[in-house]
Amino acid sequence: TIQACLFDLDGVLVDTAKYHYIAWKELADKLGFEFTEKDNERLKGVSRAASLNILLEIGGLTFSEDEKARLAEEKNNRYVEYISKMDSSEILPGALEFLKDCRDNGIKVALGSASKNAMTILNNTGLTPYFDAIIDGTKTSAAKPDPEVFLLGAQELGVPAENSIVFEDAEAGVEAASRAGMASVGIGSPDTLGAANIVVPSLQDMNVVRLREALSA
Ligand code: B16
Ligand code: MG
Repeated sequence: TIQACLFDLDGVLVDTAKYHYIAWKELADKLGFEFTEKDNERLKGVSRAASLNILLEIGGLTFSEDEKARLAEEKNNRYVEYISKMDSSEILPGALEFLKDCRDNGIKVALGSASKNAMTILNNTGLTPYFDAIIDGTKTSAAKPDPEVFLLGAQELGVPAENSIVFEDAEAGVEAASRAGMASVGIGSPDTLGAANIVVPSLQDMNVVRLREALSA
């Protein structure tokens, strides 16, 4: 039986990847190299510090740890400017309906995001009240594919891993779910998310009845 659903944030409930992209691109421009939307795919679901390392690798640049901390902060300040303007119109199609359907069916809901800015995004979009537990980048020490974020979420909800389902758009997130002993729903393409138990293009056509059927749970 399904007792809990754990949601990744960026790419599942909202599309903040576009703001991460503009903010990283502004930094790349300033440092004098090209950073494309395709490059940005590599940063999805990856922590801020790890993202910067990938960005600098693309640019072929090396910096000290202190300089990197300053660059990451500069990017984050720009990113925060963008997300501070978000509202409920940026919730991805079907996400709000599915969160409500979980609640109506007595299924607990948790966030499992790498972002240290998750609270700002949840508050600005009005999603905060739909969560029974919120685990974000301020509460974790290991990044996905480490299962920590989802294990903490299930623990805070008081639900065993085998009764918890993870919703993820990133390959590393699907792997984190499986390492946590949880089933997963990939949001996106089966090409990249083939390791998930089921893959759907979005939460648009998802509801609890279909989820139970698809997972035989
Ligand atoms: P921040 P998720 C992730 O969110 C993003 O996909 C990733 O691009 C970003 O670098 C990471 O959060 C950290 O975000 O800089 O705000 O702490 O998909 O785990 O919800
Ligand atoms: Mg994501």
